[in-house]
Amino acid sequence: MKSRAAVAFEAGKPLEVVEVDLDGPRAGEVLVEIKATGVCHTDEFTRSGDDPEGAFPAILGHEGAGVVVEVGAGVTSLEVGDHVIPLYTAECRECEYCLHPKTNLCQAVRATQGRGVMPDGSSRFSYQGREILHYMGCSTFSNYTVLPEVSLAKVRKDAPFDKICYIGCGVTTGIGAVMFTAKVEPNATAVVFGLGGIGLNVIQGLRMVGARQIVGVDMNDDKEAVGRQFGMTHFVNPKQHEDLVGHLVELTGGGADYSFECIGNVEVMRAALECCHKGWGESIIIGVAGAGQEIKTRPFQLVTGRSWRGTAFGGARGRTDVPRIVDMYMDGRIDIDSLITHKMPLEDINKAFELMHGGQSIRSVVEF
Ligand code: NAD
Ligand code: AHE
Ligand code: ZN
Repeated sequence: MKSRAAVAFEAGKPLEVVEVDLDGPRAGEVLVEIKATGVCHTDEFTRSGDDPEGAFPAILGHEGAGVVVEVGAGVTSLEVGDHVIPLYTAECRECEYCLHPKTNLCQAVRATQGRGVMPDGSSRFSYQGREILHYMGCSTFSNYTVLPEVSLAKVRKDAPFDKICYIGCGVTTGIGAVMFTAKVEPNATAVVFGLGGIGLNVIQGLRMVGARQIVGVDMNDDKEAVGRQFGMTHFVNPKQHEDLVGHLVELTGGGADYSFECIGNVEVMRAALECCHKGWGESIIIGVAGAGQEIKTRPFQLVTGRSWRGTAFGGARGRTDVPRIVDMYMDGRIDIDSLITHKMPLEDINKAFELMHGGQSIRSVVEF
């Protein structure tokens, strides 16, 4: 079949909207019509060429929602017409990782997913006879895409696609980092670095669990208002503080119980660790950094009881947790609508990247 898709033919170039060829689902696979997709900073990370795993040509996008159109042989958990959210972190419920209580990093399809192909080693996408790679197992910048059954969360049918697509990455990553990874307690203090599509969801997660102080740090003063709307109690622009860490330690009365890095900047990751409280402060890395970049700090920071941790997809087990997060949205317990600042048709998808770079958007959503 044919599908309209925004293809990243080369790193660093704008996406090109073309009609690609898509093969139907094979055994254990599902064909999905994508109705809406968010544009996450990780899509830009890969498009730009910074991602060491980035391979081209590929169809990017990993924050979608849609409807099952066809199921391959042996698929038992989904049927035609089901509403689904694609998962870049699968949940097979059988592998060593799924059976381990401390991780959400199912490895069932991870190796082939990282190479841009389906579990049998081949791609379903092509253009003018040339293979086009899948991306993060999702490729939601295509109107139709094929995924493994274990990479789809079935969700309720009354939830709007143009909002719940954001649960496919940003919402779950931010809220999950608080609830599943850090397991933040009521009355905790926290510092959130980067008030973008992820950081603002960390903030609403912190408010939900009852954090008493939520400090937001961003270079863009325009983010203060939306941060406060989501529960931020204090705003800090790092440009105004020569000793940022010292200022944050003072503001939090000796250091934060938790900090979250939601930017992907290794210098900020260090500050995020070092603004944590001696003895117990935990810093959670969410941002992803380009090839060759490394984090550093003095070992003393860890010896004296701070800890550094990371989280992918907020520690969420997608098929189990994503439908619950959709329920939270439908019950009015989380706000997604205010964070979707721009919508556009697929033809205008490059505008989403421009708005992201200009600091003008929180989330742009493409509707098919
Ligand atoms: P975004 O572009 O929407 O937000 C980034 C924010 O950081 C912006 O508000 C920007 O003004 C601010 N910022 C940039 N540099 C700064 C600095 N030096 N100091 C303070 N503020 C600064 O990005 P996003 O979509 O929220 O993604 C954030 C990061 O999280 C990216 O690295 C993305 O790839 C990553 N991410 C990781 C996961 C995961 O599972 N670990 C999931 C989604 C996104
Ligand atoms: N490919 C990059 C790493 C990118 C990365 O860490 N991705 C996150 C999701 S970001 C979503 O917006 C993730 O889930 N990582 C775990 C995994 O298995 O991919 C690199 O540096 O090579
Ligand atoms: Zn993402």
